[in-house]
Amino acid sequence: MKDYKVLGRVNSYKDLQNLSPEEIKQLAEEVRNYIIDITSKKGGHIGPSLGVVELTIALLLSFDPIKDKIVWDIGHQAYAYKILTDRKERFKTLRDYGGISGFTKIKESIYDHFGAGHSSTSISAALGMRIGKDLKNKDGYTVAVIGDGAMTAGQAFEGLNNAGWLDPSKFIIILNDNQMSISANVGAIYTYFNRIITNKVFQKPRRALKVAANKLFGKSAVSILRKLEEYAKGLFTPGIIFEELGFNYIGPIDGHSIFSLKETFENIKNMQGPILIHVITKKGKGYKPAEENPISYHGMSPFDKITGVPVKKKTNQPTWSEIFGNALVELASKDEKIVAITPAMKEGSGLVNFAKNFPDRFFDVGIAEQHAATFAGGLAIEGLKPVLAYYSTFLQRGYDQVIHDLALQELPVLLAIDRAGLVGEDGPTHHGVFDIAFLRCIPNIVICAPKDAKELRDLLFTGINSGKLFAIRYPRGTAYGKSDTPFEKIKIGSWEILEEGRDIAVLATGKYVYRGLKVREILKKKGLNPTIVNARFIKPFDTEILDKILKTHEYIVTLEDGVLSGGFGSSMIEYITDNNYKNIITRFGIPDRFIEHGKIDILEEKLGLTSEAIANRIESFIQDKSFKIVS
Ligand SMILES: Cc1ncc(C[n+]2csc(CCOP(=O)(O)OP(=O)(O)O)c2C)c(N)n1
Repeated sequence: MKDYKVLGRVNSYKDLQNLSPEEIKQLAEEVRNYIIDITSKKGGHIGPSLGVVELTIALLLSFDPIKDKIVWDIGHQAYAYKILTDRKERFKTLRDYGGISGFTKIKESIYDHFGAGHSSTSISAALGMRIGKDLKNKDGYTVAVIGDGAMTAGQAFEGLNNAGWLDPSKFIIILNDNQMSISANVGAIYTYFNRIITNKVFQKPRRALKVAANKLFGKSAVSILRKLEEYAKGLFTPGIIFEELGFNYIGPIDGHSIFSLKETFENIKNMQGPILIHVITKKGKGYKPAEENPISYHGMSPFDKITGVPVKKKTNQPTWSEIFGNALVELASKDEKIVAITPAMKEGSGLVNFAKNFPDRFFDVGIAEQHAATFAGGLAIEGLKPVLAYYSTFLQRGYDQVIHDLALQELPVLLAIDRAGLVGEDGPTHHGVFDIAFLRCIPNIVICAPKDAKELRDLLFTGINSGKLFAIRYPRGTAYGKSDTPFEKIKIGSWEILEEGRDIAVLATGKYVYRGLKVREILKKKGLNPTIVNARFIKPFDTEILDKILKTHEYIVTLEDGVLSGGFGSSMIEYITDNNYKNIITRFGIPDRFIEHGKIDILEEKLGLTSEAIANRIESFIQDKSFKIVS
């Protein structure tokens, strides 16, 4: 901390009160430099966090983060908050296994009042805290800090609706408006916020119009104009929507001016009823590469601090997302019915080229996973072929819509489920480990997982033209194999036997198919010869191959990058039991607990999911004939 003259002296948020205005400004610079320094080594949400440095300091100057409850939406922008509450030193371990989380987390600190990672929960959580305090006659403010992106989600509006009705005092929402979601923000709400911010632009022509009217038609024309203007005011008064919902709207105000923010916070403390303060910030503020490229710097891998260039060179092998996105462009160029939908994840889901090539057939619906599913259903009703790209973890938000709107009505929508399995440093809120288990129980759905690039292309081709609700899950990172292969249909429900052996059969899904092949190599050196099956369809599965395997192999091993409770392995146990087979089965996957953050390699090692660990367990299982689950 020796380079940090002011930050080095700040050991608690209480120390901020003793700093001079000059030192406060210096502190903001130093916190910013510290965030840049650590994220350049660890990666993380640098842009969002740099944007709220001043806001964080102003909040900590005006509120007591123990008595008053500050709730950060998503929590990805809370780095300055972490540094200035109790985690200055620990911040050096950001996103490391065992280190500081990239999001707010109750277990991490007494200052994190609500954990997050998924968006748009802050208003509901803070409102619950506010009402809870009231019921228990406890003092203190509750403050929800929510971005303009997060404000596009239904849950944010559910919270606003309820808050406007309950009408609590000492309940403050800070709308942190940087006009960006991960991509540029979208939607009518965004347009509305934009209109508030650019209201000055509206003022100019209005003034010019008055002068012109006076010159041309005299004073009476000006008075008519004024009446019209009063009528128009209803449309253009900043924040009228929030006012109508029962909030005191204050803003828009400069989110980088610590002292005007502080003044505003002090001024509103005695106001009655809920308050919404609209704060304008710049994503990536103070770090040129991040200001210039807010989309890439929303979340970065480690980078060179001086140039801003990522340290890790991009390999030639494309990611699963890129393979999906490129294949979709190829298919859509020959089929006008194909449309793509994303709930605010255009870049991450590999849809940038699709959006460029087919702007009329591309829909970024905002952070609206529920709406996205039902909207896709509507498109399917009209005969289109909707491809709905979700991250596995965010699909959780659209679960009822998948059941009620898509599966029940047998609507042909393709669910492209990216980031399935462990995702690494983003941790438990983002691991995509539940989808097999929660989709498998839904009737009328096909679920599959490709082993490599070609299979992803072929499954996409098969699924889009299947007339079914068809889910393809694939992981984060680069895919195996060639990605310029011609499209071929795959029989729905079919598996493939990749290696024929004896006694032991390894049934692997998705990314773990190649791991299964590695496991076989290791076991062969130990004198064992397992059969390896690519269980690419999780539902329906290949009963023909499965029956054959069960009749010819005593030991069955399942490999999946999803939860063991109710997952693919569970479906095999069900089949074995329901059909009176007597095989001995063991399952490899994610045990029944939330998996922490950290590099995927480390997590897999801890969970006994490396090829070596799997091979060793299979070997000892054969020796003592008892399968155990690592937890
Ligand atoms: C339910 C859900 N869907 C998608 C995401 C992915 N996501 C993380 S941050 C973000 C954009 C948030 O924008 P905003 O609230 O304006 O915050 P900013 O990053 O601009 O500060 C998105 C879409 C998420 N965290 N949660």
